[in-house]
Amino acid sequence: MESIGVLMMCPANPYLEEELDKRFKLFRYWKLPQPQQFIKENSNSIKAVVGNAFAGADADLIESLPKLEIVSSFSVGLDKIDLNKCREKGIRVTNTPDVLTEDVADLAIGLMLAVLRRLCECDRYVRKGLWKNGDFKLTTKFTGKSVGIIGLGRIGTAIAKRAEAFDCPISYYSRSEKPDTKYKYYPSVVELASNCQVLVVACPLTPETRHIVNRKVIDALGPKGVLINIGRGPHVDEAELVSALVEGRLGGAGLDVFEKEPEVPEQLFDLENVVLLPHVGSGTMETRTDMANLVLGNLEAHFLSKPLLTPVV
Ligand code: 8YV
Repeated sequence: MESIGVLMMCPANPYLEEELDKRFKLFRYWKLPQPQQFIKENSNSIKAVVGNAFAGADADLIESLPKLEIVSSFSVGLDKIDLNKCREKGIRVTNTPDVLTEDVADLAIGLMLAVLRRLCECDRYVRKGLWKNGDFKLTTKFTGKSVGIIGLGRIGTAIAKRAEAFDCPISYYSRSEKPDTKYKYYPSVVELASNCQVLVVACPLTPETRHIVNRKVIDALGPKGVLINIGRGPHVDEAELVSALVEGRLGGAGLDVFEKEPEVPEQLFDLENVVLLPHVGSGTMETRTDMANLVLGNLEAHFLSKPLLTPVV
């Protein structure tokens, strides 16, 4: 397989990069001095693209690679891949579901605890030597809070299961009611937000779910409500979120993702009721290795004409 050209879009994981380099003819897109020129000259040797949550394969890239057979994403989210174009051209697509579910769900619970119990603020309090001046202020209890989940897929369900252990009543919104769940269904996100104290975004990003958390939803969640986003930044109207937090119309937020990563609105930096993470939902050694092995396994399966491990298209 050493002669098969694989174009990796960004430096997602050192182990993945090393293994791709060993097994294929690897081109690192981010290191190309003149990417357009390179693609023109090498378009016939690239048969695979490896992307992730930050860079995938858009229509232009797909059009410029006539020998492209497969796009394998080092992510469960597929929003950086033009799936319709891939379908149209018969290009296979794979992602990395399941292996990251637990980490992302763990992080969602971590964010809930961090926001309500002010864990990051507590840590700063101790480091700044403020404890000597007096005890930290009282915070808000997490156990028993009602949790509303947008998207009851693999990750949403894993979050629900964890929140249940904290005696949280669970409700959810999804395009249609799930027949096999005991959780309460709301047919609109506004209704869900009006009926929960912690709202979690856990659905895939599609044109329909862009800004699914808008001003109305934020207002429905209200000054005591907390928003947790472990999905994608564009799920939330960030300008509305920032003004709601600055004006005290929303109780707090735990955010792992942002609209224009790695840019984070600076108005959030001074708010103690907000916890900001640099998109680390799946970021453990164990999970990233599993994700890398899935990318490698899918590519090898494809080029050996075997069934793909996690096919999307
Ligand atoms: C990664 C992700 O952070 O799976 C997803 O959709 O957002 C992530 O797991 C990313 O792809 C890391 O390179």
